[in-house]
Amino acid sequence: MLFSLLTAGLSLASAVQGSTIPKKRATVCNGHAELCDRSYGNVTYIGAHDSFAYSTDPVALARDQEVDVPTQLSLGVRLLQAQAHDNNGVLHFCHTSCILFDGGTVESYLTNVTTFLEANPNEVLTLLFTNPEGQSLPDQWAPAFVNSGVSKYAYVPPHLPMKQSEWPTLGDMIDSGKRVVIFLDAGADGSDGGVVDYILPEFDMIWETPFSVTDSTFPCSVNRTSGNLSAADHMYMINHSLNKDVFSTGVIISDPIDAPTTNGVPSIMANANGCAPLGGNTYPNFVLLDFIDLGDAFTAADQMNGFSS
Ligand SMILES: *[C@@H]1O[C@H](CO)[C@@H](O)[C@H](O)[C@H]1NC(C)=O
Ligand SMILES: *[C@@H]1O[C@H](CO)[C@@H](O)[C@H](O)[C@H]1NC(C)=O
Ligand SMILES: *[C@@H]1O[C@H](CO)[C@@H](O)[C@H](O)[C@H]1NC(C)=O
Ligand SMILES: *[C@@H]1O[C@H](CO)[C@@H](O)[C@H](O)[C@H]1NC(C)=O
Ligand SMILES: CC(=O)N[C@H]1CO[C@H](CO)[C@@H](O)[C@@H]1O
Repeated sequence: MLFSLLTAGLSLASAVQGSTIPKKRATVCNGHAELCDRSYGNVTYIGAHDSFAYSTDPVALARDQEVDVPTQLSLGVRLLQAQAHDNNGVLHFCHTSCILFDGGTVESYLTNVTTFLEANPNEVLTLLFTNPEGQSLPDQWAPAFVNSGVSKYAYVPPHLPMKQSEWPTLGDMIDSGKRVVIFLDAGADGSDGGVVDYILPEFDMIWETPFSVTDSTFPCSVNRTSGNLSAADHMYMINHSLNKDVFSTGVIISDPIDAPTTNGVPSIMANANGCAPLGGNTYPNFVLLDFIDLGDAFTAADQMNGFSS
C-alpha cells in the first residue's frame, strides 16, 4: 500500500515536472549560435534570383541559376525568389513566360522546400515570390502551399506591417516551428481577390534596389517600396545581379561570365555599404543573386552578420 502510494506520488511528481519543463530551445540557428537571439529582421540572408530557372546548358539564355533548388539550399541560400504564371489553369514558376522557361508547378517546387525544412529543423527560410498576373491568393497560391506541406511552417505576424525591429528572433521562430516567411510582390493586400494570413505584402515591409542593372558599380536607391513604414523601418533587399545588354539591343540577360566577380565579397560589400545609409545604417537583409554557386556570397553574408573569421 505504502509502496503503491509512493510510486503514485512519484509518477505524479514526474508528470507535474514534465509539464513544467520548458520546451527545448534551439541552440544553433541558421548555422550559428549567435543568430538564435537575433531578430529575423537583423540578419543578412543570401537569396537565389529565379531559383527555379536553373540549367547547366550555357545556351539556355533564360536561365539565372545553374544548380537546382535543393543544391542552392544546401549551399546556404535562405531566400528563394521565383515568378509564377498560369499554365493551363495551374500555377507554374516560369521566367517571363512559360514558353521561354517552364520550371514546373509551384506545388512540386514547394514540395522540395518541405523536404529541406523537414531535414533541417533549425533553419529559417524566406520565400519571395512574384505574382505578375495577379493570380488569386486563396484559389491558386494557398492550395500549392497547403498541398506541398509548406503552410504548416508559415509564420503569421501578429500585425501588419511589421517594422524591421519587430520581427521575432530566429530562436523563437524555430522553437515555434513557424520558420518560413512568405512574401508576395502583388496581391497580398487582397487586391487579387482575397487574403491568406501567411502570404505577406512584400513592399510594405521590404524595399528593393533597382533591377535589371547593367552598371557594375550598383548605385543604390530605394526603387520599389510601398506602405507607411519609413525606409529605415523596412527591411531591404539588394538586387545584386549584373545583366548584359546583348549587342546593345536593349535585350538583357544575366551573365555567368561576370558572376564570380559580381558574387564576390568586394562587389557585394560595396553595394551593401552604398545602401546602408538608405536603410537606417544597417546592412541589407537580403542579397539576391544569379548563379549562386559562383563567387563567394556566403563569406560576404558572414561578414555582414559579424562572423568574419
Ligand atoms: C526538386 O528536387 C528534385 C530532386 O530532388 C530535382 O530533380 C528537381 O529539379 C528539384 N526542383 C527544382 C525546381 O529545383
Ligand atoms: C526603378 O528602377 C527601374 C529600372 O530598374 C526604373 O525604370 C524605374 O524608374 C525606377 N523607379 C524608381 C521609383 O526609382
Ligand atoms: C497607412 O496609414 C493610413 C492611416 O493610418 C491607413 O489608412 C492606411 O491604410 C495605411 N496604409 C498602409 C498601406 O498600411
Ligand atoms: C543588425 O544590427 C547590427 C547592429 O546594429 C548592424 O550592424 C547590422 O547592419 C544589422 N543587420 C541587419 C541586416 O539589419
Ligand atoms: C536583376 C534582378 O535580380 N531583378 C529582380 C529584382 O528582384 C525582383 C524580385 O522582387 C525581381 O522581379 C527582379 O527580377
